[in-house]
Amino acid sequence: MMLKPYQEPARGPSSIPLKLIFTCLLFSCFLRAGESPTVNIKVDQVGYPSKAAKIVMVSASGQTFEVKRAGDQVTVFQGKLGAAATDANSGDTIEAADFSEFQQPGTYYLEVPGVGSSWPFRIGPDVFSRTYYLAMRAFYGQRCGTAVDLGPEFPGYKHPACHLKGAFDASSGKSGPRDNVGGWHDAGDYGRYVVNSGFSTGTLLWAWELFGRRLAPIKLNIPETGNGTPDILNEARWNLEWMLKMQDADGGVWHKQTSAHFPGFIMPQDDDLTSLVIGTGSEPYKSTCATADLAAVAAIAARVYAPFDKEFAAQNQRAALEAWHWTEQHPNVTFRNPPGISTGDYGDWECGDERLWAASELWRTTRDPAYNRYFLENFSKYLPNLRQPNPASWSELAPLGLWAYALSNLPGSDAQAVAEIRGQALAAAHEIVDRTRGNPYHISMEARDFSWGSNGQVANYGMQLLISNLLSPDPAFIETALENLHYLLGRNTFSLSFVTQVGANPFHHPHHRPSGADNLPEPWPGMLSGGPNAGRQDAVLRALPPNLPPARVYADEQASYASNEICINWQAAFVFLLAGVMD
Ligand code: 9MR
Ligand code: 9MR
Ligand code: ZN
Repeated sequence: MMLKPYQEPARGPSSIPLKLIFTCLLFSCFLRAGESPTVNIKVDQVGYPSKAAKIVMVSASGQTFEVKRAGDQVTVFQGKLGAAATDANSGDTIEAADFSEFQQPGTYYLEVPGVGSSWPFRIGPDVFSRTYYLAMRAFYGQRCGTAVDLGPEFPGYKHPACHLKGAFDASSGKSGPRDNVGGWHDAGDYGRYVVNSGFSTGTLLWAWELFGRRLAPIKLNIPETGNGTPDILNEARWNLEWMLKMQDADGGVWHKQTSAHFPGFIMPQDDDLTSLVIGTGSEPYKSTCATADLAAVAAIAARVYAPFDKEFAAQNQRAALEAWHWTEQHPNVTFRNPPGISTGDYGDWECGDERLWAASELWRTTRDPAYNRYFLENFSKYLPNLRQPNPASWSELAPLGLWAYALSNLPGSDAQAVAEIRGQALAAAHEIVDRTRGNPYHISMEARDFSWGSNGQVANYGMQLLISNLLSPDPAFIETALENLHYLLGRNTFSLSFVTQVGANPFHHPHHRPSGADNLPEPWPGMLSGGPNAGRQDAVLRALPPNLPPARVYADEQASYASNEICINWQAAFVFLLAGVMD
């Protein structure tokens, strides 16, 4: 991008806030001295694909708007704001500025007379490719047991190998030291949890299976780049290898590997608490949800890695079969933290949805009719989960199982079942489209969706719409997925990009230990915040005014783990959404 020389304002350069200079460097300084963008104009700070709908939300009353070119402030489009509508989730009264017909690539901002100017955004054919790159590379930044370095692009964002000390906790049924290299740090904490890894890794592998042609050439500049395997698969494999190590000889999978309690806000290499392989505390020690999640992910891996590494694919297939077999003997061993352990528990009371997903993926991979039979005997009670109550998540895997069955539609699959799943999936997608059209912010969220990880719900609605589009192509599904993405990238009540170092007004204080401990001014790049959470499970949120509408229960503060933590499951859904809307 061409940079326009910075015009020195009257008050002298020493008083210019650092952030403004930074913004100017990134986006060519389009503002007159003294004027700064207003939060009352909410744009996707990354941008809008040339041919897509382009809508900006204005939460102050105006009449008209102008789209201006950032470089020279020339007006390129003028229009009238739409009728005011009140958004119950945020309490905002919104007027929409629609300039969909304007398609000229470039960098622009919006000006609303009497209200102010917006942060800049791009229009172009490939606006999201950089965001995809950063979001995918954030997984590399989460790698455990190895040195990580985001330089030279992001100098200083690095750490030496971490968490090398591993052992079996007594709750695992074993004792002694344990090899501890691999996997991704789950979130702002340094734990590794198989259940959360299941949804996250599975989602990335699905992104590859469904949008691989687009993703294949994208280099992530990770240690494996250039090894002949596409980088999204290289990165997913890092976590998959660790998941495979969590499988015991009997096929069962231990639930998690974390220290006994959360460490302080220190760099990973300074955390010398032992990483414990943690089990249920009594026979059979492993948990069914974790085991079924591994079965599902390893079954996908057996397909996707086959063209690149036959041996690794075969190893995954064996692991998936053994894990499945274990779940047949132990259909619902749930997990709760054993005494003395206080890290996340990813407890889930019902592992039938995980098993449904595993059966579906195993049927796709092996074509063994036994998996088809299991699926057909069990799927119908999960059909309503495609519509109610929430989209897919770490604990809600039924949609993945159902979609996998309908998407693959193999010879031998049951035509009636496929038809029922498709029917229900498309009905759900149409409901979501209608609801989104009626939502003043054009997002698919209902009030109850503003819970822990709500930004993940936004991304997962996007994923649901993109998958529906593959089941039955409909431009409205893709448009609606894109509308949800715009919310995450700045078109929200705070006018905040919920992705670190992306957009001109991103959030700054994730609950993320390396970002908190590294003494660098900006957090690690490309990470999605958990987002507004009316559940208020931390002290920062509890201290906010009592009657806030749900979409406003958010604080850009490190201590707000219930609204501002980063996490691999919502990061994966975000990557899927980006992958699905990129050109
Ligand atoms: O850092 C922890 C985060 O990853 C979890 O999501 C969160 C909820 O389990 O807990 C965080 O750790 C906090 C702990 O629960 C209470 N003391 C403060 C910790 C954060 O510094
Ligand atoms: O995402 C999880 C959320 O659904 C739960 O309500 C919450 C409390 O149990 O835990 C969240 O997961 C956290 C995990 O326990 C520890 N690592 C960070 C995760 C994201 O905050
Ligand atoms: Zn680590």
